[in-house]
Amino acid sequence: MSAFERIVILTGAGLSAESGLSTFRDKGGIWARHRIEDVATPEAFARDPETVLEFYNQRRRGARGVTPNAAHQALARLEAEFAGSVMTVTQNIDPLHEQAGTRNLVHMHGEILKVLCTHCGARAPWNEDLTVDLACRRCGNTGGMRPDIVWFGEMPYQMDRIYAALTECDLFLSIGTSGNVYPAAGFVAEARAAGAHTVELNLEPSEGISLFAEAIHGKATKVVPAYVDRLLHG
Ligand code: BJW
Repeated sequence: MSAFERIVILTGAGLSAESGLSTFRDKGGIWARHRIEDVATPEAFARDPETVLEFYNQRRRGARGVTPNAAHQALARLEAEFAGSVMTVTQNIDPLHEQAGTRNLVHMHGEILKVLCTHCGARAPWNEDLTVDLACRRCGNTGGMRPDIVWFGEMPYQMDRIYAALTECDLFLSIGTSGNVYPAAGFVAEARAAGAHTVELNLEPSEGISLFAEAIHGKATKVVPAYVDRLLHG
C-alpha cells in the first residue's frame, strides 16, 4: 500500500528517447541541429513560415510509426492501478503517453498531431504536412495554419490546472527532462512548497537536481518500470 494519495508526473524528451525520438539538449539533439530562434518562436513563424512548417513537418513524419516504450507503459499502468489520483503533465508533443493508455494527461507544450489557426484560434487533429497556403476549415483564412505547439515566449497550456494539481500533490515525479525550460523547470519547487516528496528519474542529474528529495539515474525504460512497481507493490 503506497503512502501517497495524489501524484503529479512531469515528463520530457528523455522519456521518448528510447522510442527513437530525439531529445533537445543532449549531444546531437534537436537544438544542436537547429537554432531555437529559427524554428521555435512566433517571430520565426511570422518571418519565415516555410522553414518553421518544414521543421515540424519533419518532426510529424518522424513521429509516425514510433511506439510507446516500457516507461510510457509503466506510467499508464500506474494511472490505471494506483488507488489515488495520478496526473501526467508532459512537455512532449508526441502522442506516446496516450498511445500507452494514459488518460489524465496534459500536453503543456502542445501536440504535433494538431493544427492551430492563428487567425481564429481553431484547433483540430492534423496528421499531414502543413503548407502556408492551407485554409482554415473554420474561418477560411490562409497563411496562419501552424502546428499546435507552444513556442518560446508563449504561454504553455492548462497552467491553472497544473498549478492546482501541484499544490495538492504529495508525490511529484520528474522524468526525462533536463530542467532547462520554464515554467516546467519550476514545478519541483511548487510541489516541494506544498510538502510533496519529490523524485527525479533521469539519465543524468538535471539542472534542478538540488531541489529533489530523491534521485534515480538511469535509462527511463529501466528505472521507470522499477519505480512504478515499487509504488504499486511496496
Ligand atoms: C533520458 C534518456 C533516457 C536522455 N532515459 N532520460 C530566463 C529565465 C527563466 C525563464 C525564461 C528566461 N528567458 C525566457 C524564459 C522563458 C522560456 C524559457 O524557459 N527559456 C529557457 C531556455 C531559459 N520559456 C518559455 O518561453 C515558455 N513560456 C513561458 O515561460 O510563458 C510565460 C509564463 C510565465 C509564467 C507562468 C507560465 C508561463 C514556453 C516554453 C516552450 C518550450 N518549447 C519547446 C519546443 C516546442 C516543442 C517542440 O518543438 O518539440 O519544448 S523547447 C523544448 O524544451 C521542448 C521541450 O518540451 C522543452 C524541454 O526539454 P526537455 O524535455 O527537458 O528535453 P531536453 O533535451 O532538454 O532533456 C532531456 C533529458 O532527458 C536530459 O536530461 C537527458 O539526460 C535525459 N535523457 N535520454 C531517461 N533514455
